[in-house]
Amino acid sequence: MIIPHPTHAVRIPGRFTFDPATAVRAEGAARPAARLLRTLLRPATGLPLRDSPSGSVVLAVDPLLGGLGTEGYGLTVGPDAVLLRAATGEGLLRGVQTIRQLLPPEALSERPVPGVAWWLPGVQITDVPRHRWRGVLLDVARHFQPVRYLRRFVDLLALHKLNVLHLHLTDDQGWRMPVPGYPRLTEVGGVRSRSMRGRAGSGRYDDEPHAGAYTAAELRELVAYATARGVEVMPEIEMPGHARAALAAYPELGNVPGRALEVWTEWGVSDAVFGVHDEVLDFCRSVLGAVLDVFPSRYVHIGGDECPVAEWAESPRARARAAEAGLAGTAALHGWFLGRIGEFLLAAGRRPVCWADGSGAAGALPPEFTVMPWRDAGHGLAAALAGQDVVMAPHRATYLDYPQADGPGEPLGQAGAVVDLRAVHANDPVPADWPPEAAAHVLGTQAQLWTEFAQTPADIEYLAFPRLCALADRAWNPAADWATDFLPAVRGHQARLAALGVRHRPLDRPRTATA
Ligand code: TNX
Repeated sequence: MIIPHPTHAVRIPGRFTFDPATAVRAEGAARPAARLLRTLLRPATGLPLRDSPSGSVVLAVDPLLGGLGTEGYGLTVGPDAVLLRAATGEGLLRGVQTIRQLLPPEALSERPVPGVAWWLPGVQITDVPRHRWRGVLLDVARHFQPVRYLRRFVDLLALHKLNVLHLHLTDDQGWRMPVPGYPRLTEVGGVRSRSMRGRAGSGRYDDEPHAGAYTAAELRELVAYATARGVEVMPEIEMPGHARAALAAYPELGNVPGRALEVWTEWGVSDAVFGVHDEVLDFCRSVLGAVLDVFPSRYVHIGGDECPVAEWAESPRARARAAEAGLAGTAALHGWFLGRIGEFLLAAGRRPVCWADGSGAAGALPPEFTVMPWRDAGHGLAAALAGQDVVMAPHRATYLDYPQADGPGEPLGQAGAVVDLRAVHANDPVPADWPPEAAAHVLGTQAQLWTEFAQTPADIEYLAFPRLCALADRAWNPAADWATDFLPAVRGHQARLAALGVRHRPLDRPRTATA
């Protein structure tokens, strides 16, 4: 009853019971996993899990176990010993989460739980993920969350063997990333005077200023915290659209000289986008320089979605730029812009990532770009056939800001489709009708937690759970069956979510019920 469903697992007789004398044997590259095991189990169990060369819980890295890949692991639990093995330290981190889930659910509590026998059932597990990108986007631009909460969110990802936290750091409604030399980005761009409290265009607002920004030290700490749990933090800086918070801070980055904009208080797509003059590209490179300093991730996301091109059509500077670059028209500046910034990231040894939504921009980009099709899988197919890697983000299956049921009891969500648990679980990252040469470019999939309507951690967790469990299950093991594997597992998993204090939509609540 593990989520995600292990690729091979069999029960064997007996159980292993922990006691205060139980010790852990881990050397070299296995040590970080032993530390994580201790850190995760201590609050609820109080078990010291001392380090000892004769420990009965053995964690070992053996590079000869190449068949397990970088994230797979083997776990054997017998009456006298627990043996966790992997080809890498990362594989062991995944196995640690399995050990956690095999214990009584109370083991996940953050507070001491006395009087529980801490035991593992006898099992033999060999578990290897099918997809290497199993991610979640968290939008901290629309509603800021402190790093303290991001750490909890990372822990929740790691529990489900999700391995990428895509941090959406900037948007029209807020800029959260500190950049040396550009203090106004967070001082001005990090604050909005009020927020729309209905859907886009509703005209309903609160009168509460909303503000927040991270420090570089906080973000570095977050990266270290996530790394210790096998989670990569991929930053996203939006360009050339969704940039209004930056334009509020530095109006000269826009297309209309002398215009003063405020950090946007509406939801939707703003017509105000970055200009395409040299100063803007230099600015974006400076911002990304600061981003690369803080985030060691191989992948860096530069947005690229929903970029209205009307301002460029009107701008003499943009028209001159398009002509000088030999482009067919100003609309092509969208791909041109992303291409120039992508070159910068590639020269810095990173892989640029952008959204693909049929604007044509992604098609203008070289194969070194990784794209995230969100509107239509066909945009991903075109990219894959052109040699780009693809992370699938289809909105009807991975947008957690869409309601998970259509009852009046659900919180306000984006207008559009209901994304229920089954829809998430049904989403095989590789569409069934793709030819093998395209399928080979699919790195995996990720969920999107846009936060226009999610203000608090409790709001976020209600949207995320249990749907993230379904996404994690599919991305790790597409063979997991909805009825026989996932449903029974997620039923039992509710006790774990309860122990963690995660607010979630109860499974037995009918699709259309009131709360
Ligand atoms: C589209 S998907 C957006 C976001 C919104 C989201 C709401 C994408 C790359 N852009 O800016 O938050 O829809 O569902």
